[in-house]
Amino acid sequence: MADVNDIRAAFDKYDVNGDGRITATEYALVARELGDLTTSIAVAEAVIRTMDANHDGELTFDEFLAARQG
Ligand SMILES: [Ca+2]
Ligand SMILES: [Ca+2]
Repeated sequence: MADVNDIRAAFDKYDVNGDGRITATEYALVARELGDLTTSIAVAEAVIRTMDANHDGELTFDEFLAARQG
């Protein structure tokens, strides 16, 4: 069970430009840096869509936190 600080750290890692939102571009970039070379932009968009509560195509920390906590 990840705590909020762990989830915050993960969020900050994916939020490359630090604007408080994770875009599909950022998600794909970080996933590839972490070694998952199968993560295309299309895959990243699909992953984000599963967590994107307000359907604006980007993840805020609240959305990311809610998804991680189930
Ligand atoms: Ca960002
Ligand atoms: Ca959103």
